[in-house]
Amino acid sequence: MRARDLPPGYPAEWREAVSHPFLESVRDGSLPAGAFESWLAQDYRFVADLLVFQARLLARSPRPDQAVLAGGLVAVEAELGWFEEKAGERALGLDAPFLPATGAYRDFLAGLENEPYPVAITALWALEEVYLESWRGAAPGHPDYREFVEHWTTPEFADYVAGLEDSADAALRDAGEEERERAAAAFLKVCRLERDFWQMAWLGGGR
Ligand code: HMH
Repeated sequence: MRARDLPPGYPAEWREAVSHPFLESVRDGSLPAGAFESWLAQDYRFVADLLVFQARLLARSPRPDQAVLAGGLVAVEAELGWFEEKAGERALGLDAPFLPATGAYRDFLAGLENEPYPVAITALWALEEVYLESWRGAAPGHPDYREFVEHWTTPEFADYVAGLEDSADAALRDAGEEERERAAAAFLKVCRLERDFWQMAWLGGGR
């Protein structure tokens, strides 16, 4: 099993993770302001949890994966600062309470700490691949949101996701059948969590 075989293996779940009216509205500008702000505040919460997850994953990663994971950790910390800046520009507080989809994602990330490495690295690759694909679908994006589209569609981000894919592939190659099954299940769970996250943001706009 290779990481890149997972999306075509679960086409319906993948499609729902990477396409949503939220993203279409980012593209054409029809998004209600409240939806974007709800997404921003919740994603800031998510990224803070992701940083903790990645730090712990780095600590147990095999030597060949340390460069990509250490780079990702630094990038995620910088991303928190970037969110703070963007929220400041929009006069938006970042202390919003966790909404259910964000809390469910937090629980999932915490649970991955008890999963074998191949499962956790596959999940990390999957959630970043979802973001790459989702924001590519929203490109170039309405001017109000364009910098967010650009943030997750840069060649550097694509390279990072490709590096994670290589790490996931190496781990899956050495994994046993049960670990591979758990990795596929984690991929599916990421798809559902991502779908629910877009939906949460969309409803946050009052729709
Ligand atoms: C919900 N999934 C979600 N937010 C993100 N920022 C990413 C993935 C990618 O880092």
